[in-house]
Amino acid sequence: MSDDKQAPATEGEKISRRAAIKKTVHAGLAAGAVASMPEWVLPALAQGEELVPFSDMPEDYSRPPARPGGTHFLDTRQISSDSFYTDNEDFYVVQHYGQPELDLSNYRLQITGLVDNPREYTLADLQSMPQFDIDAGFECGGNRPLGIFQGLIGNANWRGVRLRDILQAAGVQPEGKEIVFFGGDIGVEEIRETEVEQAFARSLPVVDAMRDVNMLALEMNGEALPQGHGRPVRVLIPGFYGVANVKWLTQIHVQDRRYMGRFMGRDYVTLKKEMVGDQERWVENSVTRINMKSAVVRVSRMGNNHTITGFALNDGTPLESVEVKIDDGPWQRAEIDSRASQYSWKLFSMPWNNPSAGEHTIVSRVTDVNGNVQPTQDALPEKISRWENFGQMPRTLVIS
Ligand SMILES: Nc1nc2c(c(=O)[nH]1)N[C@H]1C(S)=C(S)[C@@H](COP(=O)(O)O)O[C@H]1N2
Ligand SMILES: [Mo]
Repeated sequence: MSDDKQAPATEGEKISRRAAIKKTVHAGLAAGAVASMPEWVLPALAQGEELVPFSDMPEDYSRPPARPGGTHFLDTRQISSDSFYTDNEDFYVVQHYGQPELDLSNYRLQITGLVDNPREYTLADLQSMPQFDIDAGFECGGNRPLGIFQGLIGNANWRGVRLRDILQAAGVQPEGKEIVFFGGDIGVEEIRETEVEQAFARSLPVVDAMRDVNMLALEMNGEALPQGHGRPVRVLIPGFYGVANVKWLTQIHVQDRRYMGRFMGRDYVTLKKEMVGDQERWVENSVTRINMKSAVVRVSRMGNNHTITGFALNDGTPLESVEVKIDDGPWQRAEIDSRASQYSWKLFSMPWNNPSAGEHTIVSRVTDVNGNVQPTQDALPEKISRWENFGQMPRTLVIS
C-alpha cells in the first residue's frame, strides 16, 4: 500500500490512478435514481435496491452538498460497498477559522526551530520528492450519533511526501521534543481578556511524528488536494482523529516543550475519569488516537433480503471481528470488506433475511486482536466532554 520511494507520478499515471479511484467511487450510483430530486437527497442505490428508513432519523433527513468555504457532513446512509473511497466532493469538511486561499505560486513550507538545517520548500520542491500513498479514514473528534448520525467521517486514498523525510532532512536536534504544525488560517482568540491572532496549530511528540505512515498530503483520491481539505498541503496522521491533520500547512516548528495552543491545550480536550496508578482521577487529555468504534449506517433491501452495512474505525490496531446484534438475538459476525487496510475505515455488511414485521433494534460492536471490545454507552468511562464518542450505537427501524 505504501509504495516506498517511488518516483513522482507522470501525468499519464496520475490520470489513470484518478480514473481507477473514481470508478470505485461512482460504481454504485443507480442511473437517474429519482429523476426529480437532486442527487444528494437520496443515497446511491443499486438496481432494485431500496433503503429501509431508520425510525431514529427524521423522515426528511438529508445533507446538502458541500459549499465553498463551508462545513459539510456526510449522509452516512451513503456508505455502501461501492463507496469505500468517499468522494472528494462529499468528504466531510470542518475548520475553525475559515478556509484560507494560499497563493500556490508563492507557497512556502517553512521548517524552523531546533533543527540543524532550517529551510523552506516550495510546492514544486515537495512535488519533486519521493511520494507514497496510503488509504486512511478519519473522523472529527466531535463525531457523534446525535443529530448527524456519524456524518463527520470519511475515507480516502492520500498521496504525498513522507513527513519523516522532511524531519530527517531538517535534522531534529536532541533537545527537540515536540513538532508543531501551523496552518495558514488565522483566527482571533480572546485569551485573558486580550484579543490575539492565532494560527490553527497542532503538535506531536517527535516519536509520533517519525512514524513512517505520516504524510504531508498533496493529493486526495488521485486529485490535487481540494481547497476545503487544505490545498495545497495538509498533514495526515493515520490512526489519529481528524484534528491532527492540519490543513493549509505553512510551517513545521521543532521545540523543546509541549505546544499549548487552543486546539492542543484547551479545545479537543477530553475530561474523563481514569486510574492514575491506584488513584482514580479526573484527567484532561488532548484528542489524539482514534478510539475503536463501529456503527450501523445503512439497511437496504432487495425483495425480502436485507443487508446491514456499517463502518469500523480505529487507530490501526488489527481487528478481530465486527459483530451485529438484532434485537435480543446473538452477536453475529459481519463480513469485513476486503479493501480494508490498516488505517482505512473497515466497511462491514451482514445479510438479514426475512426479518419479521415490526420495530427492530440493530447494533454493532468491534473487537481488536488484543481482546478490546467496543463498550456499550453505559460501560464507557465517566466523561465530561463532547469529544470521543465511541460507545455502541443502537439504531432502530420498522419492517413493514
Ligand atoms: N488548518 C486547519 N486544519 C485543520 C482544522 C482547522 O480548523 N484548520 N480543523 C481540523 C479538524 S478539527 C478536523 S476534524 C479536520 C477535518 O478535515 P477535513 O475538513 O478535510 O475533513 O481538519 C483538521 N485540520
Ligand atoms: Mo474536528
